[in-house]
Order: sequence, then C-alpha cells, then structure tokens
Amino acid sequence: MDMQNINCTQTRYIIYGGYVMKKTFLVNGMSCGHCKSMVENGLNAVNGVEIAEVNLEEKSVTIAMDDSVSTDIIKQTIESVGFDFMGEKK
Ligand SMILES: [Cu+2]
Repeated sequence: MDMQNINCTQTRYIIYGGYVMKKTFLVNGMSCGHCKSMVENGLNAVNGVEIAEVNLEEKSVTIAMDDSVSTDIIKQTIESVGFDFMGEKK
C-alpha cells in the first residue's frame, strides 16, 4: 500500500474490504534515519497496521491502519522501541 493513496482529510476509507483510518501521532526522541526505521519497523509489524511513515522534522509518525488498532497498542509499540509517545497530533 502506498501512503499517497490515502487522503488525510478524511478519517476512514474502505480499502481491501475493511475500514482503514489514517492518524498522526507525536513521538519524542527520534533524531536520525535509524530512529525512523526503528519506529516504522516496530509499527509496521503490528497487526492491522498497513503502513507507518515517520516525519523526523515534525517529530511525528503517520499510520494507516484498520480500526482494530488501539492508540494504546501504538503507544506501547513506540515505547518498546525506545521513544516517547506524545499523543495524537490534532
Ligand atoms: Cu537515530
């Protein structure tokens, strides 16, 4: 799946027959490409996550996922790879 195909102005899309939403979360502590891949790889391994993409400048990660993925799972995953979860970016 390509992140570009998911429009961020709406919250829900029907893709492959399921509901997919796109949300952005703030993450503290990421400074380089290595941090970026740790967060992306951790999140991409979560069941229900289609794709996770880190933006280092904005200190954020945008995740396309189905609605079975809770914010708590996102938080735990980000913390398990060593970074601080700062909540959803509004
Ligand atoms: Cu780094």
